Amino acid sequence: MTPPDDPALVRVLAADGTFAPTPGAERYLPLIDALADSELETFYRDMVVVRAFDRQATNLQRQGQLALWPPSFGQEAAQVGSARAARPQDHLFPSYREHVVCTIRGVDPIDIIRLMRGLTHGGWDPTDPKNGNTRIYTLVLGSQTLHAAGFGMGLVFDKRTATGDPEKDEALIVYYGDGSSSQGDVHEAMVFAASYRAPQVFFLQNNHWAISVPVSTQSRTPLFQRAAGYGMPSIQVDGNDVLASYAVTKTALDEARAGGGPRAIEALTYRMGAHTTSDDPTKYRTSDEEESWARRDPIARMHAYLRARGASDEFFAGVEEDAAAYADDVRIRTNALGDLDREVMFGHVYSEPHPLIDEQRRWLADYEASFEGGKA
Ligand SMILES: Cc1ncc(C[n+]2csc(CCOP(=O)(O)OP(=O)(O)O)c2C)c(N)n1
Repeated sequence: MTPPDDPALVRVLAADGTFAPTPGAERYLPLIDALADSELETFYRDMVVVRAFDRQATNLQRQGQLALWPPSFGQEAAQVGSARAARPQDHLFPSYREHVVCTIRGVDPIDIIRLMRGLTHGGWDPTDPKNGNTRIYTLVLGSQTLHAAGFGMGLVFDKRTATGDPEKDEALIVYYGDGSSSQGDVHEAMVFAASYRAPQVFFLQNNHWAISVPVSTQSRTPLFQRAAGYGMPSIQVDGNDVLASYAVTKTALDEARAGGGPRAIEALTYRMGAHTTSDDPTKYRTSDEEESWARRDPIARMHAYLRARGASDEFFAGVEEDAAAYADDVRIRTNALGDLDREVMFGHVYSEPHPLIDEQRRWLADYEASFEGGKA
């Protein structure tokens, strides 16, 4: 049994796309009213494009081009809404599934592909301005929440936040999942962030599964309620509603940057695909459950809302074309990536030469030389 939704759950769009704010959404409506049509269309476009990218990357993995792919299928609204809520000076700490968070901030999707192909340890340089203050993926569950807490404490020490200027004050979002919420790291991060009033938004995507473990095994209480134990305000939002995800995150970030300390958001969503390309969810969950979440698809919801507001067939067709072109471009660039530069494996382990690494380098060279033509 999944813990029940909170009565104060923030939802603006019902599953069928009608504008039907819950009582908990009332305070956020001015932020949603302020959105221009072009911004609403951008939210939709972001979601459709990342779904095409995600499908393409899954196919590329199946074709042997990538070692692994963690799909974001189904979680597009939580990710787009929250990332679009961040200001340019904000910092984003993803986990490993937040592909559209990264691309919205400027990361080239081929850098995510390079990581999942095993060509690079990190993926991209978070200090390069073109990457929009996006930290690199981390596969060690929950560790990014500590990186983020330390970074947030640094913002406080360096007086880069809470100066009273929302155009300059910096804040951050850290993404993690329902499974990760059981990690000690997350709890330590909450203690430190709260004690130091770090301008940090803990953005939990509750996609209901940690590989094959259901969220009901992770917690006896709705996950957002844990924040109270750290003295942190928290809220539960319908993570398949891009408008609610946007407004809740924007408010939390602005409260945090104003000196209010950290905030926690639990976005209720669903991992519609497999955990990764190494997983088969039919082994542990029912098709009834999958179908019930398919009826809450975040893209269909926004599509219906925009359609009712008068968006044209041309607009929707244009978005589909853009998404297909984006995915094609990723495929073409992936196929041109080539092989691993072997030195990458050894070059960043120690800062100085190390006999063990030298031995491993020699071993690999001998091994490769043992094949006909000198290459495995
Ligand atoms: C510290 C640690 N323990 C275990 C794992 C293995 N592992 C990888 S993903 C995963 C489940 C994570 O679930 P959740 O945090 O809900 O995120 P999701 O993958 O559903 O987005 C586990 C147990 C890991 N990567 N790191």
